[in-house]
Amino acid sequence: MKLYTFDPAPNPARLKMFIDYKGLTLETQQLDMAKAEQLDPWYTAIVPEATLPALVLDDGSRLTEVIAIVHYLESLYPERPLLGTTPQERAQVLNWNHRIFNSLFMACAEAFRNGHPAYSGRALPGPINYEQIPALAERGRARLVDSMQSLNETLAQRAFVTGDTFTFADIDLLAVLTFAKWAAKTEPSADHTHILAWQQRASDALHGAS
Ligand SMILES: N[C@@H](CCC(=O)N[C@@H](CS)C(=O)NCC(=O)O)C(=O)O
Repeated sequence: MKLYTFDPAPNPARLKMFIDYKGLTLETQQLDMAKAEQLDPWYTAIVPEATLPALVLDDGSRLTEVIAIVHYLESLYPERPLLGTTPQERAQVLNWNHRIFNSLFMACAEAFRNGHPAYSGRALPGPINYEQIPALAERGRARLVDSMQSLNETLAQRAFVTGDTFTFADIDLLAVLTFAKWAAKTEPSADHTHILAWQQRASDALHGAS
């Protein structure tokens, strides 16, 4: 299998954290999104979605969603599990992956891509060009602020996003907080003490300190 990616971008970044935590080595090719290499014809011939990351399997089939790529890799490499080990844990991790993706990643992408001049005419990733809708930038930032408040309340109740264990839901949240800071100039406030404490805990767990 071969991974096409661009580590600094938000969706590739959450996949990279998963791969590094599990200590995997994959054949990988970086495409520079700053040079729009994801739109090069040789790449769209393989991945018509024109998005990164994409994992091309040995039978030529493709996975273009991070959530599917991590499920595939965890099935192949179950050591250091990040997607839960019981039916309940697996469902909780998936529940939070979707929730973080919808309420935070999408809000942040809306804020960034509908507000930044570099994305004029390119408000959505992919092969089709869509115009920006400036009101979505404003709504995206408002959703981010509301979601952070709700997360702070959730993290008052437990050590990690889904409970006592560090999982891929925590990785998603680490990735999106980084994304929100640079792309939407939004970050947890000093009042979000539970998010701030979690951020340190999750970062330690990711880097093996706990
Ligand atoms: N749902 C996809 C999202 C992939 C995606 O949107 N990736 C962005 C980078 S973070 C991309 O490829 N953008 C290409 C572009 O902006 O043209 C996933 O889970 O990976």
